[in-house]
Amino acid sequence: MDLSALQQARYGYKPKLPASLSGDVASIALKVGSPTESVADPGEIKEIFKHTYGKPIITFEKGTNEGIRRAVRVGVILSGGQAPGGHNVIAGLYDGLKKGNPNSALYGFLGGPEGLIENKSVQITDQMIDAYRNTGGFDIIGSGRTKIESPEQFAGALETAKKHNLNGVVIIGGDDSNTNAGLLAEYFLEKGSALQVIGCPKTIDGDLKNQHIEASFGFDTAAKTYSELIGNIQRDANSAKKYWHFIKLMGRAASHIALECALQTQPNICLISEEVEAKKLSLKQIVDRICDAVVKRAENQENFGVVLIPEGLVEFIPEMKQLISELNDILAVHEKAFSRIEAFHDQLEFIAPKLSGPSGELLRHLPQTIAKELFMDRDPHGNVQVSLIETEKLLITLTKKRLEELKAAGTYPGKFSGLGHFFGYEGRCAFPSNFDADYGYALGFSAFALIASGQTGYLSCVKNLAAPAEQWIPGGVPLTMMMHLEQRHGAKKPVIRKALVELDGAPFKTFAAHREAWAVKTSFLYPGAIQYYGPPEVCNQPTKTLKLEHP
Ligand code: FBP
Repeated sequence: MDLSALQQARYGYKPKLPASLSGDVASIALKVGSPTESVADPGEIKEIFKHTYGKPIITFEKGTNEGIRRAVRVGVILSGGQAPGGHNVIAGLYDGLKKGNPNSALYGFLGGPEGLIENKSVQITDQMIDAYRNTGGFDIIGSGRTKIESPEQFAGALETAKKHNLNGVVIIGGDDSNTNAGLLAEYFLEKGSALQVIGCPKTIDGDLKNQHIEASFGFDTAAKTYSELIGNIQRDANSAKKYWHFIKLMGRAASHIALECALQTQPNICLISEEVEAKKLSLKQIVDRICDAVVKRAENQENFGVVLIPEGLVEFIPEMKQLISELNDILAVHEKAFSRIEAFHDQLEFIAPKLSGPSGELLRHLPQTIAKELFMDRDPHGNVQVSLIETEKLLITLTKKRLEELKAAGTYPGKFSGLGHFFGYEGRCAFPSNFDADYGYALGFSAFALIASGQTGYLSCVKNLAAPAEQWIPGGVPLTMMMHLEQRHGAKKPVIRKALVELDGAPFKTFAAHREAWAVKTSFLYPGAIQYYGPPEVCNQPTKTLKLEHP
């Protein structure tokens, strides 16, 4: 079958590289900074990462580096949720390796970290990589969420790497996967192996960022894809003038996607989980806030609107957070007995008495579909799968109920009809925007330069992203530098600190300065589809978040 014209054209797109990575590979020199400290708990982190703690920041600049031409054998893993630009990370890594030395080889481990543990791999060839350049998805080698944590899994990873005679492994993943990358780098050195490990910052959620990592790849395309859809819905709402659309957006914990989409589309309401938590807003207060806008707009005869809801919201509402945490414990202890109960009513009667008074009460008052969703299987990290909880429907139901009360009291003059949507999987495999195509490629190329220069325990990094790609600054940030200790499964574990929305940061402040006006007056923006060809101001714009954070 013929490829679409766009796919054909995208194969021909040449990702832009930062100037310091362009030209002869032997001109990619390392500028090495001073030793670093972890963001918190330095004593404990140093103790855990005896061999890799305190490494300096590395920046690539023009110079000489003949050693980079050595032939290396590298394995690559895609880990966690899909994010546009992943194929380009692999393409950048592959092209760098082959440019450095045609005898270098790249192996893709299949289905995520499990592929490394169980030695399932494929050698990446020119033909294979060419079929995936500038495309979305992770289908080139697949992804997975297996966490490398048991001694057997670590040993399995080392054994596989030895079998392939690898020099290094590149792990493309989010905060948890890159924590794993740091642990693997340490483990290999501990075992006397010279095997190097480099991470690459991936996640549409945008929560793997810090002073050195300005963005994770995938966020740009996903947020733009959702913004296009939100804009289309807003235009529909403004045309039909009869529906309130409640749109849930991906973002497991952080609300960066919802916030970016709000900046791009100016909806009536956008809830920000981090604010809900900081202000300890209850479910009732959130519903009142929505109803307030619905009532004010009804007074202007505008019985329509758009509400954006971050996926992780339920875990930030204090009483829901408490309920979920109690449910996690109860379901972990009574997993077997619970799995034998089929009817919802019986499940409820099994669980509710085991909860604290307020949590039991809340569970009984939630719509049945939501309560059922809260009982569903946890992910491998023990988390509730928030993408499967229909928060948008919960809020529609509660808003409707409250508006009926207001109508009965004579304070709501309008009509309310709520429609729910969830935009998540739609955006994770879109054709990467030019930004993500370039950024992914640069991250992969930088990962090559780190490995070929003998480095381990680094996250490939590209800075100055709000500037044109030629001016980007590639390098590596030590993984231990981003770590701190967190309570996980009853014990303190080193993890890369997740970046939530900062309420004193420029993106949130910009949104907060306008949201009251947007709530009442129709101020919708319609950003349209991502453009791949055309003027740079149309095609190469980074997200508003990036521009506000790095003016
Ligand atoms: P990563 O953090 O692994 O990139 O995944 C993010 C995400 O897309 C979240 O937005 C969403 O909650 C989750 O993955 C969905 O996971 P799954 O693909 O396992 O359903």
